[in-house]
Amino acid sequence: MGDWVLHDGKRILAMLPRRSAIKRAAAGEHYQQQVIAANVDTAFVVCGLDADFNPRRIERYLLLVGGGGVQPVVVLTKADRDGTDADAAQAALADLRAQGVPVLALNAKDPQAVAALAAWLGPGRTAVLVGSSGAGKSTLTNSLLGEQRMKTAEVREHDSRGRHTTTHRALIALPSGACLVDTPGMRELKPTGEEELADGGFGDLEAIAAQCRFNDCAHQNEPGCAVRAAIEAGELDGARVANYLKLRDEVAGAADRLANRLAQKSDARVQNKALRKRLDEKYPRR
Ligand SMILES: Nc1nc2c(ncn2[C@@H]2O[C@H](COP(=O)(O)OP(=O)(O)OP(=O)(O)O)[C@@H](O)[C@H]2O)c(=O)[nH]1
Ligand SMILES: [Mg+2]
Ligand SMILES: [Zn+2]
Repeated sequence: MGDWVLHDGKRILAMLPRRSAIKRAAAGEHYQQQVIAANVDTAFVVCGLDADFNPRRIERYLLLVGGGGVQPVVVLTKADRDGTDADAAQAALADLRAQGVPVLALNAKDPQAVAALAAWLGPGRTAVLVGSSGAGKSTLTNSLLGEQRMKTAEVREHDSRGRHTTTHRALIALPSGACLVDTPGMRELKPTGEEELADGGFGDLEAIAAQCRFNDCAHQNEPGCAVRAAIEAGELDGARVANYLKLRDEVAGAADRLANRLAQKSDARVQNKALRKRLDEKYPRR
């Protein structure tokens, strides 16, 4: 959703190049990409401050969002609920904030609180809401719209999981003149292999890793490891570094699968060409 096409009133003539695209690898045996939203300016990464809150999952979202050339804004919902701790959550996301990623905690049901998102929703701007089921994406949409257009539903009591209430992406024109895309909650979020970790929220870590003594440092027990030193000095969060290494492996694995897939495709093209040539020789066209 979000592609621009050239249309002559009857037919689609061409799809215009994408300015940005948030993608993920589709589940399944064969390598395939799935576009979550194209040509968006901002992605609101929505996460509840209830049991949904998970910094590692937010980092994963930021990799796909930032890796797709889209500006991320983290929106922590349910700040009004008893037992939620917005300050602790802000502290847990300090590394991201230090890199200039805005993190807002609010009550998604309160239109006045939600007005804090106006900075990213000016006329002509496009934003997409992403996050787990039950995080409050449709609740935010309704508060921004000023009417209950999207269906919302209570999350499960014991684990704050949503019920996959939104089943299709919805493109909504906001009174502010912005476009907003509400999406169904995502279960799986696998990189496509095209992401740059430096643009995906790990720029600080990549810069530190560049100082390691060995080029191929795995940041485990190597001497002269700048990443381990930064963890020990309290400058980096060890859990975030572990997630970085995991995501880096996933990106590398996906990049391999993508390269294989492209090689197979070009093989097939070469074989097709050769076959056509042989057929042309055998059955010359007149
Ligand atoms: N108190 C409070 N409740 C919220 C807030 N945000 C969402 N909720 C509630 O959380 C539940 C889930 O919200 P939804 O907006 O349906 O969540 P969603 O992200 O759209 O979920 P899916 O459509 O399933 O992906 C609803 O009962 C909302 O009323 C908030 O900031 N404060
Ligand atoms: Mg929804
Ligand atoms: Zn290292």
